[in-house]
Parts: sequence; C-alpha cells; structure tokens
Amino acid sequence: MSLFLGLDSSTQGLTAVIISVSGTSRGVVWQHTINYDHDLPEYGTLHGVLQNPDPRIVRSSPAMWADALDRMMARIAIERSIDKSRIAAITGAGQQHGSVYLSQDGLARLAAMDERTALAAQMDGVFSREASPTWMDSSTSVECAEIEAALGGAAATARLTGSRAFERFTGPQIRKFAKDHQGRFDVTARVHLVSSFLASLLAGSDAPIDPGDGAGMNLMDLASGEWSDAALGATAIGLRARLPRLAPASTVIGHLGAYWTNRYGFSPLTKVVAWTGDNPSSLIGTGLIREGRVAISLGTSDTIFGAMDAPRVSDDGAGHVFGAPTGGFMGITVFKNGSLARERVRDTYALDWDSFSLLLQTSPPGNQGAMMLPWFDPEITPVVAEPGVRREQLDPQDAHANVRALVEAQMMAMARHSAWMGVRVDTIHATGGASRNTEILQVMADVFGARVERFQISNSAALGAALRAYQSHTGSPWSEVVAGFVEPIAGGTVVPISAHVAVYDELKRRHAALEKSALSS
Ligand code: XUL
Repeated sequence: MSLFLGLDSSTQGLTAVIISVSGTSRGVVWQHTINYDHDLPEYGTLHGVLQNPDPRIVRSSPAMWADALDRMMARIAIERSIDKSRIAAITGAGQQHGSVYLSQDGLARLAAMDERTALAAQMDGVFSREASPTWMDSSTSVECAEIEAALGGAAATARLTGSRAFERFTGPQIRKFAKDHQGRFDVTARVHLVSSFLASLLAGSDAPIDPGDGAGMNLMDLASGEWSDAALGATAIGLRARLPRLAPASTVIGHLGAYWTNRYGFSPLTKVVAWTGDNPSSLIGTGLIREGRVAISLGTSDTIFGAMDAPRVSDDGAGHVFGAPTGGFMGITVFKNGSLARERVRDTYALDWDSFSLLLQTSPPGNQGAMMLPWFDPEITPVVAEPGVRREQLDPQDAHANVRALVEAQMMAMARHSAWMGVRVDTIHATGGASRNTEILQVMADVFGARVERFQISNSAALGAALRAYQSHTGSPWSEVVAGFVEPIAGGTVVPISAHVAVYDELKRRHAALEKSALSS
C-alpha cells in the first residue's frame, strides 16, 4: 500500500488530501485545511489577502504560504493514522498567477533550510518583494497594453501565449514591479509562481514551472511549451535569467529535502513531483482527462474549464488556454466575483447558507425579470476595472430577489462567456465549496440545460494533486489513475428542468444586453 499527498495552496488556505492505493483498493484516507485568516492571524490577512485601500491591488504574504506548508507537514508528521514512511510521492497546486520574488540569498537558502528552526523564522532576507501579487490583483492595465502592443496586439498575444494580456497574469505583474521598483527587481534572483516556490521548498532545490501554470504568465509559447523570447522581451529586461525552467507537470524534481526528513521524520525516498496551478490540478481532480465535458469550480474564483485536444484560443479574449497535466491543453474562463460575492450577499441580508438556499428555492427562476451584475470587486470576465454592483428591476432591500439575481447572474455569465471553448455541455462536474449547495446547482443545471454531477471530495485541486503524484510515481494511464476517485455521488446528480431552461434561454439574451450597456457606460 502506498500513500500519495496532494496539497492545494489556494487563496484562503492550504488543503492536504492523502490517498491510499493498494491494487484495486483505493480511497482518500485523510484531509485537512489550514485557513490563513483563522490559523495564521499574525500575517493579518482577510480572506487570505492583505488589505489595500486601492481595490485593484491585491497581495498576500509568501512567508505565510511557506509557514502554512510547514505547519501542514508538521500536522501530517504527528497524525497517528498516517504511516509517513509510505508516502511515495507528493505534489501540489497553487493559486495561479501569483508570484514570489527571491533574493540571491533566498534562492541559495532553498537548499539549506535549517531543520532546527521553523521555516517561518528563516524567511528574513529570502524575498526581494515581501508582498506577492495574487490572481485577484488588477492593477496592471498599463503594462498589459504595453505588452500587447509589443507583441502585435491582443489576438497575437493570445495566439502566442494562450491568453491576451490579463492584469493578474505574472508577466504584466513582473513588468510593473520592474518599472516601479527597478532596484528591487535588480536584486531579484528568481521569480517563482506560488506553485513552483512551494515545490522548491519541499524539494530543497529550485523547482520548475509546468505548462499549466506557465501558461498563466503571458510569457510561455503555448505551442512549444518554452519561454517565448518575444514575450520575455516585451515584459522586462533580464527576465529569462530570473525564471526557473519549464518542465512537464509529471516531472519528478527530486526527493523531499533534508529539512522535512530531519525535522519531521519523513522518508528521504518520498518523491517530489512538479506542482501546477489549481485549475489544471482540478481538471484531474474532477476526472476531465479527455475533451467533451466541463467542470465548474465554485471557489474564491468561479471557473469553468475543460480538457482540449488542440489549443483553440478565445477569439473574444474572454478565456485562456493552459497546459493540462495530461500533456494536452485546457480551456478556462475565470470570474473573480465568486464565493466572496456570495458571502457578501449572504451577509448583507444576515443569512446563513441554509437560509440563502431556502430563499433560492422559494424564488421563481427568471426572478420576475430582476437582474444583477455582481461586480462587488473588479471583474476578470468581462473586464471591469471599476467595481460596482448594477441592479435592474431589483430592489436592493429584497433579500429573496437579490440572492436569486446573484446566483443567476453568476451562472449566466459562466454559460455565455465560456461558449468560445466550443464544448457542447451536456454534463457538468461541479466542485468547490459551494458545489455542496443543491439549490445553486439547480440554477446551474437550468441555465446550462445540462446535468450537474458532484463528487465526494469538493477540493478537486488537492485531490487532483494527490492523483498526479500517483500517476507520476507509477506511470499508470490516466483513466486508471482517476478511476474510483472521481465517481459522481450516487443520487447526487441535479438535472435541468426544461421549463426553467426556456426561461434562461431568454434571460441570457437580456443579461448580455445589460452587461453590454453597463460596460459601455
Ligand atoms: C485562474 C485564476 C484563479 C486562481 C484561483 O486563472 O485566476 O482561478 O487560480 O486560485
């Protein structure tokens, strides 16, 4: 029997999932989440990020991400139910686009962390930038325009890198840092992603970036999976020397470093596999190893994604093409006003999740024409720089109508802005915290006119990581790897109701018109 550990360093916390595989008997044996706000309050985050008066600037603490990893490994080490000598391989997933800037000393110290002292106490001088930009940051519109101009426009940038330049993507973020803080950029020896930074800590060496997370940087040539000279040149002078290498997600980058084996007694034979982004990892964790279905992840970000055999980039600039851990590609469209918007509405009307669901259940599909554009924060899809909630025939005091307007708007935006992926959606795999909410999934099924299946493990990114560790260790075919782990919950399928589907077909047109008029004003 072998164990495989998957980690997910997401916006609000770090989750671990351990799976056990012994012949055909397999299952999840342990899972645990460390929440940044509650469990590491000393870093002062709210929803996992640092507060800034400018809503476009959203950063977090790379030292906190490292500290959480250390605490999670310490927790696993003392867990009686886990024989840590049997952990054959570990990998993980990180919130995408977020970047970690290491000083020369920091890069050297990755290999020399002192096992007598906790990681958190060894972070002084490691970073050339103390606060890391995250995927929620939208402060780089100028740099996006500059990069696209240098690369021949938005469409050319998308063809080259898989996406037009997006504010949260790492390239525009690096460019802004290099422009605004040239001195700090000059003393930066390495720019890692959240994923490759944490992989480096585990392996005690400088880890590569995989094509799944690499495609979220506007720096990688999507077709070749190599850094693009043109994109690097459009971003910052001297950038190539500051980036790690690119390598497939299945790459074994080494074994657990001495810090972990000496401090916590993990086995030096435990392999560390390259990390990827949370969405590519969720592709595996929702079992989407072939083109034809999509998954919707209802997390801090709401995302809709699916495997793609060939990289078809989005003509309207809405979505992205990333590398998939299977070696192919994935299409994805991302929305920033996901779970935090749902929480905002819940809290505005002093609801809990049960009463939120009840209001959804007892309000009519189509909401009698009342609609919302839930841009509580700057939005990614469509791009909305100035946040502000728009209401149409919707009384702000009416809790019932606002709850439904929010969920309908989120689902309609996902349906409309994912059409570019060209996948005929008949079945949706639902994941993420809010996928436990049947009423939300009913709206999803009705808006898409598709059946919605859900799974035992709602953290598909961490499960996907555990499965990737297993696949990399054994080289087994993907269909065999996911079997038994990503089966839909029996009786948990939500089917569309045809009368409601017809209502939403009409409402989607009105939603498109409302969105267009809001964007033009
Ligand atoms: C993907 C994206 C988000 C983050 C969330 O492009 O920005 O889904 O990965 O962690």
